[in-house]
Amino acid sequence: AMDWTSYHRLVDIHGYMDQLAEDYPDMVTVMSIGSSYEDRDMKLIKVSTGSATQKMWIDGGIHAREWIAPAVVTYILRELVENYEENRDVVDLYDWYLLPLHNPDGYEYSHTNARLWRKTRSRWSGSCVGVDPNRNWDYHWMEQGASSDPCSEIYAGPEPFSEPETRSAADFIMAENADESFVGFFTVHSYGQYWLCPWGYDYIYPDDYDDLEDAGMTGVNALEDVHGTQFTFGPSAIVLYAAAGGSDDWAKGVGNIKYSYTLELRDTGFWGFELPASQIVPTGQETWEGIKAFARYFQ
Ligand code: 0X9
Ligand code: ZN
Repeated sequence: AMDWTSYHRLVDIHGYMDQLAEDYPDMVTVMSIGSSYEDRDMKLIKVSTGSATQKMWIDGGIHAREWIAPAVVTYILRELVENYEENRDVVDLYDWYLLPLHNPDGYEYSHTNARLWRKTRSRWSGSCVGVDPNRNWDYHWMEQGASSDPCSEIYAGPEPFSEPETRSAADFIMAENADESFVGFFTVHSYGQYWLCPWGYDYIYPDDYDDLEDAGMTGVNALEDVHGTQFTFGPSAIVLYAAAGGSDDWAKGVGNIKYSYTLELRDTGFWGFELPASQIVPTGQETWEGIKAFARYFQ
């Protein structure tokens, strides 16, 4: 069984997803949307009570070392499924698509070999391993804040969507959003306590920024109300740094999902990527309240 008192390996996270599909067959579907470079499943879970016409996307773990992200996505999964009665109003509003481990190879490597591994585990050059999967999406690829050096932590890859992990997710989203049914796209990262919106590729505001800010700040305020954790809202490049090739920019610019956000969870640098497991539950609680408030905003 799953718990939120420690960080878990891929086999346990995928096992939990399969368990939910078995225990809640009317509500939960698990599928593989592709394979990673090292041939691990890209396991996605869909939560649907059958009444929704709109969709929400939440992924975690695109950066291997950001362990709080998959932990919080599975926490949200529990709230949606095992705590359905309490969250019923908001669960029923959408079909929820969760990809807790976007970068399964990197995640495992960060457990077995190098705790601070960030990238995928693909080999495109002689000496260095991995591509930054959040520089690899095909929208303004390589324009700013990304590197063509395979040894860089922000290596964008030999070409856009060189990584099977990013390509599979993009193909899936493209197909599922053909009818423009996705309302929200959340990609969960750490750390810094930011609720970010596009654009990340340049120091500019999207033309519908007011809408993204209004909905996003509803989430930020609800999040802060839980434990007092302070978040900064704004466009990625302007409040953080310019970095092209991110999934959030692609989701909005190509995938046609208006409300696209990157969440940078706890903390602000004291523990950084090595956030103690004792903070999984409070981080999960506040993040879930933020996303719920965002989800209810459209009612
Ligand atoms: O640099 C990133 O990919 C993200 N920060 S992290 O510390 N988790 O690596 C921020 C991404 C923000 N979005 C874009 N720049 N598109
Ligand atoms: Zn990240």
